[in-house]
Amino acid sequence: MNRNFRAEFSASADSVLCTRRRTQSIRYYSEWITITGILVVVSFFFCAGNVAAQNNHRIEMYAKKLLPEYEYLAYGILRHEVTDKNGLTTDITSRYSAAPIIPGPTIVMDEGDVAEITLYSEVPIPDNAAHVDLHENVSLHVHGVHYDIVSDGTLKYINLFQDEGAKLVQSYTYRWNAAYGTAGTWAYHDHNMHTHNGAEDKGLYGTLIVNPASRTVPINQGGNIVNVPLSSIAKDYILYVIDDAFVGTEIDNQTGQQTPIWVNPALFAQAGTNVRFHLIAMGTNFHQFKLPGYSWPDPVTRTIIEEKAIGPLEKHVFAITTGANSSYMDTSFEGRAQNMVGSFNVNP
Ligand SMILES: [Cu+2]
Repeated sequence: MNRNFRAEFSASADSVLCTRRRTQSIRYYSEWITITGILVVVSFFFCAGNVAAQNNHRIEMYAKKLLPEYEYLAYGILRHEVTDKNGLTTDITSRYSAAPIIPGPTIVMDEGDVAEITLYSEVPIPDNAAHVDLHENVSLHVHGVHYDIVSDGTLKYINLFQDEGAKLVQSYTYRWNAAYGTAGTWAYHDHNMHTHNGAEDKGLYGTLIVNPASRTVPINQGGNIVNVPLSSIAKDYILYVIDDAFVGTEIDNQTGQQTPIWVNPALFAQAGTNVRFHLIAMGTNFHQFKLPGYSWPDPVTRTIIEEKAIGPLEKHVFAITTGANSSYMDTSFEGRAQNMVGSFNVNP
């Protein structure tokens, strides 16, 4: 489709240029050469830029029961290697929690990167599975980035192609393309277990962060929105906003270490550093997020805000420079009733 369109487009562009060459005089011809030359040079730099930014990620993940006595399921990382544009491979497996966690591991890519992710299932098949015709596959379905139909992570009766999950005896490999334009914070989750809805409600969900190629993050500095380098972000807090609690993971960007911080976690930061919040709502409730004493740029309206309404499946990503201690909270009636609040501790 895309290829046909490109072929048609260049064919019509060629014919326009040919007509011009026939009908216009020599001085226009030299002008045309100059413009074409500029276009070739510009597109060379554009392509070179694309190639330069690309890392290849090779990831092995698994899904298993978190604890034998509970029904929770969780994703874990077995291996994550990144090969950069110079062919240099780095093993970053040690950044992840050794145990499976909820939310699942946060996969961090750059805009322009690709990832190949092999998922293994360690979820035991219940004795009655054959009776009730449950799907015991587990999968990865991701939002925001590009992929082919084989990497959708859904069942055949949804994608009309094939079941795209891992079984106890057989892994499944997905390919994600964090193409230009896909920068953002995205959720991934199971779309196979039991029904096509998957076992997200049992804990099979996690986060993909695609950092922008610009390598900058907007921040409020004295009432002005200023872009600071991505490398200045000391910590990333991933907070899932479920119906009655925040559930999170913290990433220390100096080491890359990811730590599960669980329910309504206390957050810690050093004063005067930049930190980034990634709020992702699940469930069906509406929330009113506040961090009293702080304000930040709204990525959508590009205005400075100090609270944000977050509905089901919405996300909100923002960065601040740390100052005073505070608490993050859901100030909606339900949020208050359920005490959706956690401390934000800033060490001087
Ligand atoms: Cu989804």
